Amino acid sequence: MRIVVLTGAGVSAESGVPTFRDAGGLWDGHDPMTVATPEAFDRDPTLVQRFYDERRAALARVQPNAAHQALARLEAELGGDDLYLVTQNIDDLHERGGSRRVHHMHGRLRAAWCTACDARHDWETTLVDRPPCPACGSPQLRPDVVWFGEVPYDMEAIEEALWACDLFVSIGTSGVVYPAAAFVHYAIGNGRQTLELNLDESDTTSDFHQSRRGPATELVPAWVDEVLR
Ligand code: BV8
Repeated sequence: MRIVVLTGAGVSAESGVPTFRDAGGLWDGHDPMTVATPEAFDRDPTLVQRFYDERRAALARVQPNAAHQALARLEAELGGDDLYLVTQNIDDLHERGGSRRVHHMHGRLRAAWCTACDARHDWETTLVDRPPCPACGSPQLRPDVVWFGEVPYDMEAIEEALWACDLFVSIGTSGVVYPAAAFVHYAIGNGRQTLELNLDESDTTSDFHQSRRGPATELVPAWVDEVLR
């Protein structure tokens, strides 16, 4: 069975990573349009760099949870070719939970992108202090994340995986942000089965053949057990 799994902030919520839209979530005090856009970066690079520097530093204080670990078990048992894991999250908890093939369609916190020479580098520390690019030396590094209005990564491969899969599963996302929110429509359009695992009803719940309510650390291990039975 070939499965595409899409995850959102809800899969990392129980690790202590704030979600975007739940009460007290990430956007509180920060309107997404004031930090996660190229215009915001042009207008106030220090504010935007600090926003990502803080989130990058916070990664050291969180650990993967049972949902991340269950998805890594699914990859190991199913085999890498039959599971396509795409995440909207820019944290590295899927990797630290044991997943070896993770497609970060919105980029990664622990990566920097040089807008002078286009090189990308793994990055653990801060960017607000304008460090030199390791490749070209210029102080033009930005977070390697996809902002609103920018083109997500891996779209062609994601569409191919959605076309070829038997099952599309969405975990921990509000279904607000496109094009990720449209993946379920793409899967249904190709006659695939679709399943949502989420704490609350999402904007796309009604599009899924089946939707289960509950925390990811309970729903995901139980679902993986079902698939591997
Ligand atoms: C693009 C990276 C063109 C940065 C992010 C008008 C209408 C429709 C669309 C648009 C429009 N105007 C503009 C657009 C397009 C726009 C968009 O969708 N805007 C929205 C706001 C209307 N999209 C874009 O600009 C994208 N680019 O469209 O380019 C294109 C299109 C196709 C092909 C080529 C080109 C780029 C968007 C990327 C923005 N970057 N992140 C950063 O992280 O700072 S978005 C950010 O929010 C996340 O990455 C994530 O993708 C997104 C949504 O967040 P969620 O993950 O869903 O989290 P949220 O808090 O919302 O929900 C959490 C869910 O978890 C909840 O449902 C909750 O119930 C659940 N939950 C909570 N706890 C648990 C749980 N579930 C289980 N267990 C728990 N314990």
